[in-house]
Amino acid sequence: MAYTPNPAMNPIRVIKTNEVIALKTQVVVIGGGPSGLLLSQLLHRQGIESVVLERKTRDYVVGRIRAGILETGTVNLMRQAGISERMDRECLVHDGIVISHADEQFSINLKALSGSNVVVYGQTELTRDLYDVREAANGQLLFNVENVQILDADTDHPRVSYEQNGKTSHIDCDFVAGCDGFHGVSRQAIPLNVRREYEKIYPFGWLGVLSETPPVNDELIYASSPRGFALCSMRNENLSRYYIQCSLSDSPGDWSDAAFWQELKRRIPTDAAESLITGPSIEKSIAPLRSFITEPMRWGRLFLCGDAAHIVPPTGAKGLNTAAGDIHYLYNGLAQFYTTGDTDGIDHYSEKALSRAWKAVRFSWSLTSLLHRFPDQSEFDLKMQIAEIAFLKSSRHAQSMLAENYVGLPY
Ligand code: RFL
Ligand code: PHB
Repeated sequence: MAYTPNPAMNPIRVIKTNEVIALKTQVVVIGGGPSGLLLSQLLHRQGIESVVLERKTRDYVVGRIRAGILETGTVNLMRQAGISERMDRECLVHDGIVISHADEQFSINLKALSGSNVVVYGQTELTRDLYDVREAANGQLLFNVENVQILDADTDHPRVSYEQNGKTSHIDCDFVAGCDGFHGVSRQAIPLNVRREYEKIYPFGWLGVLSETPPVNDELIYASSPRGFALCSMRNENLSRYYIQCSLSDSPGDWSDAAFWQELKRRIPTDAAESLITGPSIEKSIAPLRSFITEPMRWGRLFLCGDAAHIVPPTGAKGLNTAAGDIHYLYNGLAQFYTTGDTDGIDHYSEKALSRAWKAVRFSWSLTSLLHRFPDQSEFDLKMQIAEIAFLKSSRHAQSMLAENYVGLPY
């Protein structure tokens, strides 16, 4: 495919009428979540201009409590983007995780088994760092935009229209990056006869609580119990994040703090339950669990990234990390194109991103299947889970496989 680079280095504002404004940039990024911001910052460092369109406010995006675990590849990408100073100072390095079943527990030494580790650094902090650096560089970030539409993505002259404060604007660009999450518009812009979607909905959710209490354990505890799954995680030495598997019909208001702590204690090993320090929740929310992936991740000059293209259940801590993998491939493809005119990187974007994303989907599905109770689970299914956990406990090979996936597959 032949491309003509757009020479515009800064968005040019042209007032066409009283109502319609036309702008020009190189890459329009739809969605100001971690995927969109990271891409925009990496492009900026290469001298490639972008405009980020975000439906919500900055405070809303930063306030969402989501990911906690970052792979080394994600951390390195943040370093490459020049925004790792606070993360390097404040993150907690984790060399292992604990798996428990009923009252038995064992550790998986990620570092010894894979040579790598993960870090705890909340998505809230990472997103705040990204906004700070984009704003310091006078990045074009537009909030509260509505009715975003991608036009002519299958031509050499894509455009994006949107409304803000009652005014309709168009941006002419070279490329569109659809970083607008699962409920965004970008994926829908790919015609149905081109798009193929794969989905699995799990029959449960995760009820999450954030509390200003010290974490119950140095390492994360992934607990399988007869009452369902539980996870003990953290953000820092005085901020803990806990989850319990819950029914899809539950709402956060159904769970008092006392009921949550009581249920958590019943699902984690006794020594952890006895040492757990509880306190008032400062956030409580329920996330349904789903695996989803759409193919292809590129249509003409539109590229899907992150949750816009794939969703994984949080059990493997892979959502944001897989999004970061997409951004790595797309950023390198665009940088190659703008510096040399070579389209190889962008032409292979979908193939490379999908190959890595499918492996994250597989890993998250397998860990979810291993550790949760399913409503229709037979006695046989239960025995299979127990045998698989016992095998994981006793087999270094099985632990290596888990560790290799958990710390993140190479790009
Ligand atoms: P996001 O974060 O959903 O951001 C998309 C942005 O696009 C905006 N938007 C639009 N803007 C303009 N026009 C439109 N029409 C728009 N539609 C939407 C939205 O307002 C939003 O700001 O997607 P992104 O950037 O791809 O980032 C993905 C991550 O947020 C997600 O994968 C992770 O949070 C998943 N996740 C985890 N990932 C990890 O790698 N490690 C973890 O430990 C981890 N833990 C988790 C998680 C997700 C969880 N939940 C709540 C599902 C734990 C939980 C509980
Ligand atoms: C979190 O801390 O929010 C977290 C950690 C590990 C996971 C999922 C979520 O697998």
